[in-house]
Amino acid sequence: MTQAALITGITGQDGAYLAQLLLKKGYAVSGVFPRRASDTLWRLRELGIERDVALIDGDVTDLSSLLRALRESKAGEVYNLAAQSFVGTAWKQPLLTGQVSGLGAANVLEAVRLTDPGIRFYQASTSEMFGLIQADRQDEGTPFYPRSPYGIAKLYAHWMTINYRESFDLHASTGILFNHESPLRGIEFVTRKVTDAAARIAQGKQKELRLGNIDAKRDWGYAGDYVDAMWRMLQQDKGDDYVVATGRTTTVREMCRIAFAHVGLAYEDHLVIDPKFLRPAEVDVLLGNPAKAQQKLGWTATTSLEQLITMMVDADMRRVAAEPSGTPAA
Ligand code: NAP
Ligand code: F7E
Repeated sequence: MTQAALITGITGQDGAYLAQLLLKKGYAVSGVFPRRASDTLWRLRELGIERDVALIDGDVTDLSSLLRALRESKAGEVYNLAAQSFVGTAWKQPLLTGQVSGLGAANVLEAVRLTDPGIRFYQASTSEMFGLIQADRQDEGTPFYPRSPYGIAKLYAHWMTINYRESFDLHASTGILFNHESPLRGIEFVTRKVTDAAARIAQGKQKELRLGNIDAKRDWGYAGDYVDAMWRMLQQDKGDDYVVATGRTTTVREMCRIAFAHVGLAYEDHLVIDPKFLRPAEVDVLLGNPAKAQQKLGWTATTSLEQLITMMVDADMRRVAAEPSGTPAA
């Protein structure tokens, strides 16, 4: 029998790659599709899978729509990827961030419990929960210290998932994923902002790149690798919690150097530090220890930061070259 999966956040970076992976494995893939006035299907279109997934009107803040989506999709696996996921916005819309990224997960868990407690559940937890780090390398046992309304909302969702596993014996897993990027990354996140700027500057369509804290360090991996870890978690006998990371950390500054060097430019010639992009509280450094995911899931990151950033710059070079002349910078 065909396996069926339901993805919340299917139009996001991870949702699109996960849908592609599940389709390749033969799943019937449905997605909870929130109403938006403008087009949000560009990622599914870029992957050529827009017509292969079933989009079901719904929103993670609306429990009744989730119950309907579960009924219509007949999903045996649910991946909760929906979130207000941009940390910079979390201080400007803290309550919405809590409702979507925190309570949204509780709604999905309730929908699963009420529909069929046998449904397997994945929660998109995050390294942002470590925030002000309490250990040099963060693993599943490292205490949390979130530094943004986003991290706090995600921590609520994380503990709700564990609580539902312990209370109702749900097959519920959390993936504590460190930053992962791709050509499908939203333009507001720093890697894509940099690769897009490198492409525009190389093609004479932009002059400078304005950034905030370039000394911040992140453990960056490739989203295409990370969605595979999500799927592996739901194939285990029991639900559990896993750190998914590369085990290498790099400054925003060095990431800029890699991106600009790929198109023959020096980032220093174009970079302007703009306090507008500093955050009220910063996460200075993140570095994950993915040993458990390696041992238990047989998962390992296969893409280096250099490969990832050059892949992103190449994609942005193609996109910028294909734009009609006169298109303004993002
Ligand atoms: P993303 O590109 O921002 O995608 C978020 C998705 O959530 C979009 O499809 C968005 O739809 C949807 N969404 C927002 N509000 C919703 C609502 N009220 N109801 C239903 N859907 C809603 O994020 P991502 O990078 O793919 O990340 C996927 C998940 O992993 C997120 O939960 C994120 O917080 C988490 N995570 C990401 C990373 C990372 O580095 N990428 C690391 C750790 C954890 P619209 O576009 O229509 O708003
Ligand atoms: O920032 C610094 C910024 O916005 C990375 C989300 O997917 O990963 C992501 O959150 C670093 C920060 O990602 C700019 O201050 C400097 O230190 O790309 P980002 P993030 O905040 O780490 C986690 C794991 C998630 O779960 C989130 O959903 O870069 N930085 N200058 C800047 N960042 C941005 N965006 N823009 C700048 O101009």
